[in-house]
Amino acid sequence: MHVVTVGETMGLFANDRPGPLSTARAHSFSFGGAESNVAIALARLGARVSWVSRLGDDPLGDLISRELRAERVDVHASRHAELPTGLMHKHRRTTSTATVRFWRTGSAASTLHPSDVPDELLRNADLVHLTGILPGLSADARACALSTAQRARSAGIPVSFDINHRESVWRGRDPRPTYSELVESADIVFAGEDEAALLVGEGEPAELAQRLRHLGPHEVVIKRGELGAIGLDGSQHRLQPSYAVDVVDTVGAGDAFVAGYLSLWNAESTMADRLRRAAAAGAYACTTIGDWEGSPTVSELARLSAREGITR
Ligand code: KDG
Repeated sequence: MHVVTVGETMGLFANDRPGPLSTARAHSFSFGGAESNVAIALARLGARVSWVSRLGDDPLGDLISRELRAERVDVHASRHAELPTGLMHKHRRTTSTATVRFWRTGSAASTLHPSDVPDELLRNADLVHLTGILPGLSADARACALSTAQRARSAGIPVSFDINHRESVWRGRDPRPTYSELVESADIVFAGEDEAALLVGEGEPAELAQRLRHLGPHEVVIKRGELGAIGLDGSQHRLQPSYAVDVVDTVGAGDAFVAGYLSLWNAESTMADRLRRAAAAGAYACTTIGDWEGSPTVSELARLSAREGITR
């Protein structure tokens, strides 16, 4: 299976030991971005993945490009001569709480344009995955997300859309018309409860899934973190509990969940199979610090048992 995804990836500083930032001397440096997190997780699960973006012509752009290639992701990222690669900082105040801040206004990726995603790349895809972050970055990036979804749809390529609402990128603009358009052109939609409610009003998770499905997608998955997930396929609801693991970092777990689900998209799988793998991949991601570092391989997934958590 060949998946094409498009989005921004940034450098990521995080304090090594939880505590007040004023006393956090040591920081680790990595990178992250919802779409490249999904790309890495899918590649580890055996899919071919093409990641489209723009990076600064800077050492951080080199690092991201090299590391993604090392994870067997095909990198289609032009390098911007003047604009930098964005940055984010994850402040781990306690072992279970983190605040993420961004320095991404005017980043190279915020200039992503429809022409960055060539028709030929789309034609060779089995699935296109987008999130609600890309269209919030700029008018061009919004056009890029909508045009990619529409062109994929016209070519008969299924579209996956994870709402992934980030208040900080929309800065007062209303994301709902854009999200609605993307939900309408998607075959599979992922949303947290709050994200679904933003579009279809408050309700129980099963109702939210039903209302999102009425907007067009064939499958809807409501991600509920440690409460598991609810999938809706046709008129069938399916509940998926989460796996019990020692959680150290939940950021990026939703991306691993999406990748686990999509990795079985083309296979002879049922929604129950896809949800089970999604929950297992999300659980693994929570056990490691970093947005994508904990994403599992297929053989690691086999070591996760519903009752015992991850067995060593
Ligand atoms: O899903 C993890 C993301 O929140 C993180 O990597 C940041 O993708 C991100 C973004 O663009 O805000």
